[in-house]
Amino acid sequence: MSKYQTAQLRNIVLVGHGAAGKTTLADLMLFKAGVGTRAGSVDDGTSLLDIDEEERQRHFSISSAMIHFEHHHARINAIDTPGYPDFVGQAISALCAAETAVVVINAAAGIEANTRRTFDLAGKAHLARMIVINKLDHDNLDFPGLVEHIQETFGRNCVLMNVPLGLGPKFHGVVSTLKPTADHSDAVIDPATIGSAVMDAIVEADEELMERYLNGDELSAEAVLAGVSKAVAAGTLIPILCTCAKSGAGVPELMDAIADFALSPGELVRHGHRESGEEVDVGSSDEAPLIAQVFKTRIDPFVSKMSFIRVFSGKLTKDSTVRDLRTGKSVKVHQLLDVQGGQVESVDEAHAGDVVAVAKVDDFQVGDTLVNNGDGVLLPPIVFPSPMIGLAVEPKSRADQQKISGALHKIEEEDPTFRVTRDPQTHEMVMRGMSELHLQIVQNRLHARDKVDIVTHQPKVPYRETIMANAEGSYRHKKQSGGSGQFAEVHLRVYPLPHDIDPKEHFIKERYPGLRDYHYDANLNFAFLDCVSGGTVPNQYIPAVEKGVRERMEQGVLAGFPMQDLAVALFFGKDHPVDSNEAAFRTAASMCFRDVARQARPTLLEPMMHLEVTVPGDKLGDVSSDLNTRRGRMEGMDNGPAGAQVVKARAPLAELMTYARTLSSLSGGQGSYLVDFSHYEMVPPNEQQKVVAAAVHMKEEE
Ligand SMILES: Nc1nc2c(ncn2[C@@H]2O[C@H](COP(=O)(O)OP(=O)(O)OP(=O)(O)O)[C@@H](O)[C@H]2O)c(=O)[nH]1
Ligand SMILES: [Mg+2]
Repeated sequence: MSKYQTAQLRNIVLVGHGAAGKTTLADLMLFKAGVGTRAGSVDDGTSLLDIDEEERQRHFSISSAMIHFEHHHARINAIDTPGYPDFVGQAISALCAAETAVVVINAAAGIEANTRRTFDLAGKAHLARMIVINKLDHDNLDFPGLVEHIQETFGRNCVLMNVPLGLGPKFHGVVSTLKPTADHSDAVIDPATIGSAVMDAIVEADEELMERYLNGDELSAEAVLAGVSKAVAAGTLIPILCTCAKSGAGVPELMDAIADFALSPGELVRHGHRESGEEVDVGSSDEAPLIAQVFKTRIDPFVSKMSFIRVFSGKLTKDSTVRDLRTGKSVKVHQLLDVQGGQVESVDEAHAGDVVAVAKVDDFQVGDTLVNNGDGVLLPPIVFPSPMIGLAVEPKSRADQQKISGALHKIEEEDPTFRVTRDPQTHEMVMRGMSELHLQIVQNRLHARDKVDIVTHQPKVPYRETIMANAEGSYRHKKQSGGSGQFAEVHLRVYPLPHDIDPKEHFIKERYPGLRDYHYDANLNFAFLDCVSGGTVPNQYIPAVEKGVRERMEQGVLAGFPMQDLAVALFFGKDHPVDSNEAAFRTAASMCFRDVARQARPTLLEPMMHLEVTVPGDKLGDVSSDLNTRRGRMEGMDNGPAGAQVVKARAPLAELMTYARTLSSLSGGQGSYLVDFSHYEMVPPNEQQKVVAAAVHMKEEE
């Protein structure tokens, strides 16, 4: 791949809803670019991208897949992502490696839940976007209606770059709206009526071009082409292209559009932080120090662990040493791989802008930034949705017992939306994923790949605890046993902490008397405040106090759930010149926190979920009333594809543990839903009593 200059690279990511035809398009583009002797097919299990056994059997994508091909002057690196919302994590990480998102829409289904979501995700990541309307060979399409809906939903800057010739079974090609060919008598929309909309979008990104255009000057084809690229980069133009991935109609034009209009790496400026703190733009020069990010892990049956890496700046070369900014460790990169679906080829180097895989580096994790200099630039982390659907896992047999944990962690490495935890109270091993389907696939993979079988059951809801009031108190820990004793006294104040605070503005002396210093932990929304007056707690013991508080927070003070959303101020204490030590302060802090938090109106929090339920229109009533019985709150309603209704609601996770099954029976198997963690919220008092009683009962039994 070293023969490609950065400016020739086009990193694209194919996103959209399930079954839109992304993988089929990718297979066909590969074939048309001269890779293979026939196009791979999702349907007969020969796709070069859907290569896992599970993908082949189910005929849809589960993991993202990388391919590359040449077209005209460009080298195109394409990442195909799964469209089912259960696997959205794959799309999120792939977006970090690309400059252009190609959002594929199924013409027959219209804009679907994950079309909208991935379009927005790409926008938030500042990627350029293109839209492909695929499956134009389907019967009974309302093409103008679909285009109107796209523009209503995604904006008027979405403009047709070409128009279908014939529609449905007669769809056989496309005609450009910028340069219509003479013969386009069967065009579905007259291309000439759209050309001006394309020009408007183009000149909006270029003042000089705008002036010439308004003056009525003749613009050269090159100037217009350059204008399109610029407008795509600026986002004033989101080109729409028309295809049928089955027959190939419109696909050559799509490939042209990708080569011509998708951004090259230098056209999207990303930002990072130097280790010393300064915010910087990340360039795309080979000569600059290395800045690269791991965006995907795949455990390949042959290569074993593969880490997919996007090189943003500098060059990554074989046998070089890089520093992983998460661990601080220097790691030797022995082998670089150019990836083509399931095939790999060794290469010597990867330029700025390129995507490669590295084989067999155990230390790399998704999201890690790799550098090769001091004061390296740290890229922002990749943020994944929290998996909330959990199942407690047990091995089926003694033989499975030994392998289970290793096998689950392997999957955890590959899939950032899958997590395995051991519940410290119940000792249950709990796996969490995005949906029941997601967890089912994990289970199948364990069986097929690692020969591990498990049995599962409903796990506990991950409740949390917090406090509702301020309180203060003290605790003296004193022990005299033989030789040296133990002595520490701490005085703590606790405060409920609101969400979305700016720590710099929030933690001030006016609010927290005597404040000297603070540690803020954004994950727990917890702050430890050092308000010690007159050196009554020696500085060397203050970290031990924080440790003691945190340990107790993990155990909770009400029903044994971890605590969050609070601040703890240490404001006074006493020590003893001989008997005081870190352990004594830790114990005193833990006990003191327990006592004080219990006086601060402790309360239970439960995870609330965003729900987006798509159901046939006539089932809407049943689904809404069922949601009401689940303490759900309706938040909106939308028209979905093909007469379906989309209900937006919020409901507690505790009520959604078996929702997939309920929805399926309520909707005759035609409903589907997206569920996403929203926030933690107070559990209503009557529910709270039940949960606390159950937790106390559990404890007694133990
Ligand atoms: N008739 C027709 N069928 C198509 C077209 N494109 C894809 N298909 C079929 O639609 C089905 C889904 O195609 P995929 O390529 O797997 O869709 P995908 O977007 O990759 O789906 P996910 O992997 O689930 O996100 C397959 O059966 C394809 O053969 C098309 O343009 N016309
Ligand atoms: Mg696919």
